[in-house]
Amino acid sequence: MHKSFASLALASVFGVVALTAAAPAAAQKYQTEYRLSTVVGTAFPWGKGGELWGKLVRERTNGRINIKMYPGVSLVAGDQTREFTAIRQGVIDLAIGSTINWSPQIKELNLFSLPFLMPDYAAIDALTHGEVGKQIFRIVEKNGVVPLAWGENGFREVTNSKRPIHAPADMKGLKFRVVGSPIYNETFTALGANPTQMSWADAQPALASGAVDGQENPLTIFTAAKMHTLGQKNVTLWHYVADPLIFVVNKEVWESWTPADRKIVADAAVEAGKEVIRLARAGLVPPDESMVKTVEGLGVNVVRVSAAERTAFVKATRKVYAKWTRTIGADLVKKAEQSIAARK
Ligand code: X2X
Repeated sequence: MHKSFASLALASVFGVVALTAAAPAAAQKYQTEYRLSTVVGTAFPWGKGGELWGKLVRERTNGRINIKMYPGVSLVAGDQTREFTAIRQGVIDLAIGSTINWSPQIKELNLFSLPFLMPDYAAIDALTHGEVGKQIFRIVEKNGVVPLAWGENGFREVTNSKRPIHAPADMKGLKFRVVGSPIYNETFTALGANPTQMSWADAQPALASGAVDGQENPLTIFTAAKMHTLGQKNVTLWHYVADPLIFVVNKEVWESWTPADRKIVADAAVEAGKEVIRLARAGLVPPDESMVKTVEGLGVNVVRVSAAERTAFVKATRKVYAKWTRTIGADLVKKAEQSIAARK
């Protein structure tokens, strides 16, 4: 009798434990702070977007969701290629990440790094705002992270300290810092250059010391990082790739919020994303090319590639495009090409 009472008591204790463990996520306490990761800070459109997202969410939730931005991917010690894994694991609660930096974990994100896939801004929009964008979001979600909105880093233009680049031959022997997906090593090698993969944190000192001759990044990154003071006196506007940004939240964090708060976070992400895209394109979309004029005003030689010059770059990188099409998935690449062909 006594014994069975004890086991009953024990069972009920376990029952309580089990119930606690299975408590619905909605009953979870909100954190006092949510950590938002970005690569660059508020001097850049990307960081301004992070600041805006946090501000809108804080205001509209009356401080229930208090977002603090950690630029410089400081939550992963500056290693932007580890950012996605850290979001999935909960080391990072929210992020605005470049498709390039998450490509090591999600191979389909290399789509945006296929050389010369997207000829203009309408082509970027045709992907991110169309079927391809939806499919990419489903893939991100399958990888355990909640995607909410698109932003933009921008068309990545090649710069260097040695000479104007009009053709692959001009890149021969030049050392370039490239970002963290192997497709960049292969693209620059195909163009005859010497690429070295390194983080954004390491790129700036490497440019300053002359350890590398050049790099590739959007003009908004070029100006905000003052790359003309890092020896970068030549810029070639070749529009070879563009990296969109994706606003995401860690899955458990997302599920810990009420539906009403989730909607606030999602809507604010869309709003902040639109602002990032506006800032990323300001002065770069014809007829307003004032940003290009600003760069020229810094004493930088800006090369605008002609159609014939572009063809030479395309030809030189075709093998890389074909190889990575197989990695990304031929169906997805085909869908992207068709979306771009049908763009307005
Ligand atoms: O590292 C870069 O070049 C940057 C800042 O553009 C990215 O994070 C992809």
